[in-house]
Amino acid sequence: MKLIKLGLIVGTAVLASAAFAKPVFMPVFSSTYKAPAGSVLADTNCKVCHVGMKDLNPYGKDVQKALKKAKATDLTSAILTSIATLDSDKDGSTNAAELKAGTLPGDPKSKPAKVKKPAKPAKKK
Ligand SMILES: [Ca+2]
Repeated sequence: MKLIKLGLIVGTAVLASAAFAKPVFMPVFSSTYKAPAGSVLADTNCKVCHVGMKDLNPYGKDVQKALKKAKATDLTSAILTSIATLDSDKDGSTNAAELKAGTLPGDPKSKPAKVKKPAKPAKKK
């Protein structure tokens, strides 16, 4: 009986850990997107996709959806780039634009600085 209990505990622990972030995802992310030095993205690591220990932010949820769509368990650059045109956190900037600017694609409070519109040409008289 003790052995069965131990097996249940170990099995539950293994299943629980599978739900957490896979550290192997981070190198794939880093090789796909080079975060600008000193940017918030460069200092973020797991929080690119996660809120707290295991919950996913909107970008993490889109990564998860893309993994399911690709029927994959391991992240690839192709899976990451498949959601580049989405705006996961709905802040008006695509994931690609945010990752290029070094902001967080899963946090609407983090977004690229607005680009100044070019000055309108002077009206001809
Ligand atoms: Ca965004």
